Amino acid sequence: MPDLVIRSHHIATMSGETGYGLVDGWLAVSGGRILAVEPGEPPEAWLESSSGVTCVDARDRVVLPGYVDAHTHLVHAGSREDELAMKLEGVPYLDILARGGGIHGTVRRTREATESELYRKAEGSLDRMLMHGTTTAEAKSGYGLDLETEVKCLRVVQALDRSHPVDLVSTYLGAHAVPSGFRGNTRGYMDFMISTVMPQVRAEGLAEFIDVFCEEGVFSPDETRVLLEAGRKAGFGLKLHADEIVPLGGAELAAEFGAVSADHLLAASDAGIEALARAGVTAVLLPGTSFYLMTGRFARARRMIDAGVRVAVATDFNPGTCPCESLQAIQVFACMGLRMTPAEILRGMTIHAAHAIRRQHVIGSIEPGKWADLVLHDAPNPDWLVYHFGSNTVDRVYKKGQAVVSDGRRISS
Ligand code: IZC
Ligand code: ZN
Repeated sequence: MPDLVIRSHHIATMSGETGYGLVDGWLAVSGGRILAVEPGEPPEAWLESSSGVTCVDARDRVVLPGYVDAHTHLVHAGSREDELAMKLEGVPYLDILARGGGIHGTVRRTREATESELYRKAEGSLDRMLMHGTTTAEAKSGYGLDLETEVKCLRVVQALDRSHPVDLVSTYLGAHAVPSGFRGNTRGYMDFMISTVMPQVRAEGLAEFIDVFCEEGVFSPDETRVLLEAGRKAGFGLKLHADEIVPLGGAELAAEFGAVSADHLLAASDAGIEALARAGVTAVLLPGTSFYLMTGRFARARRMIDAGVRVAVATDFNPGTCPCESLQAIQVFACMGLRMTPAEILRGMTIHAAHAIRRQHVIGSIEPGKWADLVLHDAPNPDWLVYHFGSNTVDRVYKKGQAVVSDGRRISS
């Protein structure tokens, strides 16, 4: 006997290789997991009030798997609206960084913040994610760069994963920038990460992945190679900020190392795209960031999809290039900027995103055995979710079968 049955004309299961895997019927949940998804009417006995089954009539709702945000810089202090004027004058992102702004400014503030201040700020962001339909997110460190602050931020991720309905998957991104204390001594900073930080992060179980910002003026492909090698040896899964601004062969590198994902990829070469397809690396595209960088450039999603690359779409939530927690807000940029179809986008934010964080067996689609992470959207059909923009469509969110958002508001369960 299930605990919960939801009826809907539009259950976008995301099963199968393409499209929504639409079911006009019902789904049943037991013990937090999907028990069945079937067309037609649920068994009559379950609809009786005496059956003990909670029946939800969502026939005027679209049911989607909870969104999976596969790329976020969740934990940080402060914000960077003070850089907007510079951006509007046309100062490029990498110039702001080279002047000691950008990431470096956020690092200064994050080092000064206490663990509980960081926790409270990130918790607010997680609440916004959840209210916009995200039930699992990846979270990177990378605004501490020193041992103490990186560990502090990763502990915040760990604590929030335990206390907040949104599940978190954590990534050590010490290789986000070379900190001021190591300026001109990138190798010294790399040695520090490899011999001091990675072992401690591993020993405390604070991160599943490592990531490297492989970019001109940040970490070169040769340096990235050394870091990926060390991360792999230490037992981490691999992710890469690849070919975001300057084409450096980041996609090729991600493929060579069998990374779980290669992210950004605006400047990825044809050979890099082919290599991602061959190696089965998930491309995580971040069109909100492309929009916010104001360069008019977007990743070549169509070429990637045609080449057979699995494409996920994420927010890149961070205080510099995408101060936005809502995957719904990103959909319009994925459609108009990346030219992805609504079905490609919604798969990119569910099942493909689950692949990008190695959770494809437990979340990302509505299939028997997976967690019942479900979102009821106030929309006439799934395409409409991408087509209409600027307002929140989430009516109700279930995390592992428990209602955690109702009437668009967070409730405690
Ligand atoms: O804080 O600027 N691209 N890292 C790489 C970022 C953007 C985050 C930031
Ligand atoms: Zn990023």
